[in-house]
Amino acid sequence: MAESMPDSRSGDPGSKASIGRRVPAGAPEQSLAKIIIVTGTPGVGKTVLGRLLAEKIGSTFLSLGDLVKMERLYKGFDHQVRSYIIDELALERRLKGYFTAHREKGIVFETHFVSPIIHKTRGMVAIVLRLDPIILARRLRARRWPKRKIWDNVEAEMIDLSLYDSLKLLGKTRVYEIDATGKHPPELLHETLRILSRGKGWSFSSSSDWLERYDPVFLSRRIL
Ligand code: DAT
Repeated sequence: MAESMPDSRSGDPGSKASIGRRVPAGAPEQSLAKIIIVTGTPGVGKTVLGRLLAEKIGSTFLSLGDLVKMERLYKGFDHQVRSYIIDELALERRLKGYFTAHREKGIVFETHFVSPIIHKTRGMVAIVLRLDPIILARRLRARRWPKRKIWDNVEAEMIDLSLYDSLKLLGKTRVYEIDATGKHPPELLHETLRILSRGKGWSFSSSSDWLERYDPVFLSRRIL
């Protein structure tokens, strides 16, 4: 399917100018967005979308995983689940410094982890990407993750963990939920730019409800 990309010449909501422009008194926080957190369960497509978004709006792209590995912000490596054990205090401090240093240019921060490493600041919003759990399991299987680790993440997606953490941190006016299922990256970028520009925030009625679609016992049998 051919996707139409945002066109900055036509005052498209995706243009850098329209995102940062016009900040009348009482304007929604989103028009000031300087730190855009792209969050969600590992495998939902945060890195792909985050990079596209940062490039489109001229912000700096930061990946939690890269930062932790490059700056050794971990206490060790858990071989059973094949993950670094994050040094939360060191990471929290590093992020605070990073946000201060780069916020003028704007930051798109890709992370599956919100609480407790991120603190709410002015101009911070979160995009929570969601993905059908069956497709998520397929993507995580392609990473050759152990079944147990795949299930833990599918379970986190089923119970809306990233959404819950984001709403707890920022409140519903600064959280946007996007179902990435069946959407190509350019389509997702377009949708992200549109909802950021509209600035309406999260609503229960448009939220993904995987528990309505899938029985967790059936799913766990398929995955484990
Ligand atoms: P995350 O950063 O959330 O862990 P990712 O961006 O690395 O996820 O993407 C995981 C895999 O899925 C990777 O192989 C690329 C693929 N992918 C990402 N976005 C996609 C999309 N919109 N449609 C199809 N595949 C996508």
